[in-house]
Amino acid sequence: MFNNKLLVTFLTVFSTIFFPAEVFGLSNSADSGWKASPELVEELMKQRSETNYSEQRVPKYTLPDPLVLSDGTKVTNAETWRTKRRPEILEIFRKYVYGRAPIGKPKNMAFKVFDLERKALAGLATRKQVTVNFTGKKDGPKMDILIYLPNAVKTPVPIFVILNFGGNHTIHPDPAIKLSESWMRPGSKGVVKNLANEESRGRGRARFPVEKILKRGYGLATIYYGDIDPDFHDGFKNGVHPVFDKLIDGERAPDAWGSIGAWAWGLSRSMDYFETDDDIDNKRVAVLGHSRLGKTALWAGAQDERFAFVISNNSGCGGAALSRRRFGETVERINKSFPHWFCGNFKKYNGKEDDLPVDQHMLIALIAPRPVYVTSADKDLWADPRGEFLACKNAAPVYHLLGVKGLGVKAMPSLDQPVQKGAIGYHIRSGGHNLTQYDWQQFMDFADMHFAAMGRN
Ligand code: GTR
Repeated sequence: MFNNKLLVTFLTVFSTIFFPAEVFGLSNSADSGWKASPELVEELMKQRSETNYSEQRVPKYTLPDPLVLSDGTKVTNAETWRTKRRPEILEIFRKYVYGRAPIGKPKNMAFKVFDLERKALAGLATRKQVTVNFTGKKDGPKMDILIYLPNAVKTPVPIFVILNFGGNHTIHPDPAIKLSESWMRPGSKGVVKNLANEESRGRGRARFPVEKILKRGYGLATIYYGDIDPDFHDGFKNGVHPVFDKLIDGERAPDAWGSIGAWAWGLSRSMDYFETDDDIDNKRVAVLGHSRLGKTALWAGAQDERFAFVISNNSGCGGAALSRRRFGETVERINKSFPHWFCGNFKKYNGKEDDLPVDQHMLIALIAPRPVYVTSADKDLWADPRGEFLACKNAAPVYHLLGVKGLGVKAMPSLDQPVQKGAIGYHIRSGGHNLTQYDWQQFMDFADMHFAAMGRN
């Protein structure tokens, strides 16, 4: 009798060795991967009739080719990518999407370590709190970085840096974390008259598994995004904008940086600090963000190549999702709801996504060949999970040109089946718009893989 099981095992092993699924496109036939629940689609379409949540109604579109220069020349080698196409794409994102931030480190920027505790969290961590004063002036804009480093690691530590929504003191109940004095959005526990009080301490801890991160040998650095620029539209009068803006006849330029540009710039300033801190392995810094801060992490990592690994969690429109699909949140919708996030020029593309000289796969391509990880969530159709996956897939040719394996699959994976085959990682998780322990787990697994290969210096 023929042993069927044996035959199947043999054929599977044989075919994976000789016919890699990636090459033949068999790994995920279009039908095997994730699909939005039809009930959810129906329900959402009822709630927001102006928004498209149906795959059938995605218009036909052609993506700009990241490997063709704007004069039509094909990019066929790493050198042309580096010296011509990459700068060209960066410039387009600056001019038409996020706006132009000041270049480099501000001249008189000053760092002050105002807290250093080597026995924090019952001895598990070293805690540091650092004020970054962007102008060096007493009353100038500043941000506080909260850092936890694992004491078990005796060499400089790789870290994750993440902007937070509620203030550094909300990420952990540790009573020594400075209570933020910055402007806070109303409506959350422990916020009165736009100021945080003790009741908000540790409020956001579910999104920050600090102890788990430390036990896996990573450090965590976090900054309240409102320190850099409060997240409301005030005509760019607060935060870092008025200090660094160069007005033309009293007006901001159409390509002046918006809030995402400012938050990303703040992340680069935290990197300036990490470079001065011997306890941190500044060659292995991962920048991470959720939602609007996921858009920010991508833009920060795209511009600043000191970030070794970039993670976008549920970033959606203006982040990892392709704008041309017009699925869930659109360019017009985001510009209307959040006029301060992008630059003035971006508004020209309201309803005209096909005219954009870039799409978001090119933002991911700017990160190449560094590792990047993009996540979606099953119920987060507003962020267009398929559009996020397709952006990863369409960024992959740039990774390949640079000699690095990109995504490693052709079609969307199934729910909770992370793709971690190349330098582009991706998963779609069960559940809604959130940053969960599951997500962190994947980021750390991916970091283990890529950071180990990187070594130091
Ligand atoms: C939503 C916005 C999204 C996303 C999200 C968030 O209201 O439409 O683009 O960024 O906010 O940041 O939580």
